[in-house]
Amino acid sequence: MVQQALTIAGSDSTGGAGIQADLKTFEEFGVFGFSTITSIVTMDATKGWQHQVHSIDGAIIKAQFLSAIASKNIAAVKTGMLGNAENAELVAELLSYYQFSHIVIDPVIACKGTANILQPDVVQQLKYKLMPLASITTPNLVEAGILAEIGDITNIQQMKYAAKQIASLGAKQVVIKGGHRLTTQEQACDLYYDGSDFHLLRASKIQKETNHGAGCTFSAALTAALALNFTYEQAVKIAKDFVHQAITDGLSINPYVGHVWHGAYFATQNRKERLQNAK
Ligand code: PXL
Repeated sequence: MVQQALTIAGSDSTGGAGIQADLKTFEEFGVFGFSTITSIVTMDATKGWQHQVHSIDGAIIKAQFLSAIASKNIAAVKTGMLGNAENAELVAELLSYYQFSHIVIDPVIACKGTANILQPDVVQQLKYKLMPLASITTPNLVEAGILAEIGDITNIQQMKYAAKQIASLGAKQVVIKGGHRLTTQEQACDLYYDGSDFHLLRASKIQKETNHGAGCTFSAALTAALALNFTYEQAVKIAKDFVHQAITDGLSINPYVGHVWHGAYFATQNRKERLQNAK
């Protein structure tokens, strides 16, 4: 039986982040993906790629969720952009009522270090309704600073403090995606807190800007690996390698933003060659 995973997130019509990143990533792992769309993000090419978030009606979110979970066999769930506070509260209610073994909360508050998708009204729901449900949560540096109420995070010590603060909100495990933003480090540094110990995950910095969708792709890869029964520590490591390759082989899809390539880790190149040879 193919393992199954559900993403509850926003739609990124450019295909790099959000639901699109999640489903593409699940498929790469051979995991069957279900989705519940909470919001639709559009980008305006005539206005400097300005983002707009269009939230979906709560009743439609619930109906999608119930359609998805009818399989009764979902091994892992992840949440991404929730759209607004009301929808975030609804998602928390649904997740606590219909229990799941692995819940990955990607606390999407800010988008890629810019303020162009800031969802401050979602923060309270994330802290007090979703974190207590999280098997693991995957904030980036900006989100970790907001959730832990410590503002800018610039070093590993602050990352550790933030991870503990976020765990005190109820998340069982925390991985803070420091990535390229941790400028004091030579390397891209993520911090994994398993509830008792810290693990630093280092990787060489990638000199490329093709990182649109990196955050969503990381948490989707983590979710897929959990659905496949890897341990949390293994799943975090796999997710980091997956996203590292996705950025390294990233694509300049449009003139505005560089996308990660979700197919990179599993060497889609070989798949293409094989298909060519089969002709
Ligand atoms: O990367 C944050 C993010 C999450 N979800 C959706 C997005 C974005 C950024 O553009 O569009 C749907």
